Amino acid sequence: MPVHNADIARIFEEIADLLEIGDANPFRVRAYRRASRVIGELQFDAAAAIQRGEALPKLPGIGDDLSDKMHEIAKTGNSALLDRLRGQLPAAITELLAIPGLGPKRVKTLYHDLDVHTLEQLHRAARDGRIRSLPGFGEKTELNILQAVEARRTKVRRFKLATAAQYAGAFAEHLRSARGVGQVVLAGSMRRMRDTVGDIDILVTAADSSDVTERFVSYGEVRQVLSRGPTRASVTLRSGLQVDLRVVPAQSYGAALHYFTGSKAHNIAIRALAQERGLKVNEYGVFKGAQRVAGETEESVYTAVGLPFIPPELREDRGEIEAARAGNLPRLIELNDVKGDLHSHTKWTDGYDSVEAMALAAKARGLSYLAITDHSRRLAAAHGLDPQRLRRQLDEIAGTALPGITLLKGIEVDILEDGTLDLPDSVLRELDIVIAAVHSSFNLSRARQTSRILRALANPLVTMLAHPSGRLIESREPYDVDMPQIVRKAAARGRFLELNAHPERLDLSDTYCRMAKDEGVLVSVNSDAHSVAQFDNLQYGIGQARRGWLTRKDVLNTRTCAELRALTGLARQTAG
Ligand code: DGT
Ligand code: CA
Ligand code: CA
Repeated sequence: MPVHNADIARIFEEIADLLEIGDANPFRVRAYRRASRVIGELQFDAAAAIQRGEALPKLPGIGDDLSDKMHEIAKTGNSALLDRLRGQLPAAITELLAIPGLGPKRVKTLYHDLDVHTLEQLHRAARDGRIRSLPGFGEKTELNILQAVEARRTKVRRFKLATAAQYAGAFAEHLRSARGVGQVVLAGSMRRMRDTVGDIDILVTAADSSDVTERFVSYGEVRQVLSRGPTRASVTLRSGLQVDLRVVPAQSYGAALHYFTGSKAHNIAIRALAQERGLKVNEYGVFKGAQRVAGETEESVYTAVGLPFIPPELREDRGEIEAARAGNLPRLIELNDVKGDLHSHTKWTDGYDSVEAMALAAKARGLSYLAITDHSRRLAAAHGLDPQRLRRQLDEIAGTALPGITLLKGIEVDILEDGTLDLPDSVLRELDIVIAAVHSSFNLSRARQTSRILRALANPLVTMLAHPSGRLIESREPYDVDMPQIVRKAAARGRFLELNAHPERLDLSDTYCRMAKDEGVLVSVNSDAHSVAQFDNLQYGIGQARRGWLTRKDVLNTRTCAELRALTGLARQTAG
């Protein structure tokens, strides 16, 4: 990868910004800024000269130390100092710097005085009018910031998978009744079960005479037709979602489905494999010269390049092609493998249905056990349980004997700011399942947030950590926490991590699921159902678990109830 003067300048500029935010010596800050400008304005290609081993002329303001850093960047494209500085500040600080009107001085003030680490926090502070009174700001600046943040948010707007799935399902149904239509399938990131989707991709097989594009652009929810042609069209819906349609002949179905499922990175890697074999892959088929050799099914596309079928959830070019080649693809978990659910709420706190109704609904889904885990007292807004109310609830659970479903006694207990729990051990000891959760103090420093959670996990009565990152998709950033350390601690102490399947959460992320698996931590895919309908959440949780390469044996609640009791009981005996 060629390094340009502009790249070196940009890195020095960012170093200066981060040093300034971190309160470094102003002379040092200025030195990097000046060097950035000097290098950006050079009339010759400094990095190329360095790579050729030439000595550089003496540059104004660039002493030995800065010169060494230039060489490092020219040779590696990176700077160890920049990496270190980035590690010392919240990850999202760089995003704040990218907001028009926010330089390092202002970011520094926002960070130190208002504890603003993320765009979300910046948005809230601007909206609540907390910025105008800061030194160097004012009402006008606050308004500018608010507009800039909002512009940015709408530009990169993505939709929650479950939300988009609703629109997509209805739209696909509408297309099925078009003339001459064969298959109607959802492709793109939605088929890969990404937690959010940028747009919806619909693939249709149809005869030339079909009126499917006609039907597509005249759908009642269409707000704007972006483009239309005989084999493709794009629209935006009233919801703001963009939908792309592609129409192909039936014999291209597999190749087109493969192409439009993506990801782009996966497709590029597959095309490279095909090239090695003298083949060409596109959305119409796999070709040897002018001859079509495959493409009717996705399997035939993979077979042509010498691979077994790769499930869509794995198609991110994160090692799935190598695994497929070596015959090491994981056998991914399926919804049917789930035997029980370890996180649910009832009318006792913020749920909508009774203990009995939830139990019957879980049973109707084919589950054989359900943990009732209402909130603890600290969550007053949810009418959290104190020890007395919890005991009454436990009596109700004990009295709800239903054939075919075992109810487990549980709690979703708040982790307080210092890492202690919201209910005493004497109470927690009476329970089968203790889910510990962060619901407050989201803005602690990374170090404090991490030690807070580690302390909770050290309590031997805690079964698992709920929604480990705390994010709410598109509305609250994850808190700043050292997740790898939490995963390792869970492994060391025999604790479990939740993959909360609520569509707003989907938390653990796919990459941390994979890390949990690699570290030997079992993941519990829980619905967090607040009503009988929300056991539906499980399908999205399973989608994300599959994206995290999880198999049946990597997931705690694929165990039978007896196996589960043994595993969780064992975890409790592990000394804190
Ligand atoms: P999204 O919509 O941002 O959530 O992500 P995708 O993966 O659905 O992306 P999208 O809608 O832009 O395109 C759908 C698929 O089409 C994508 O996953 C792979 C394929 N595709 C799109 N553009 C290209 C391209 O330039 N090259 C290749 N090889 N494939 C592409
Ligand atoms: Ca898409
Ligand atoms: Ca698209």
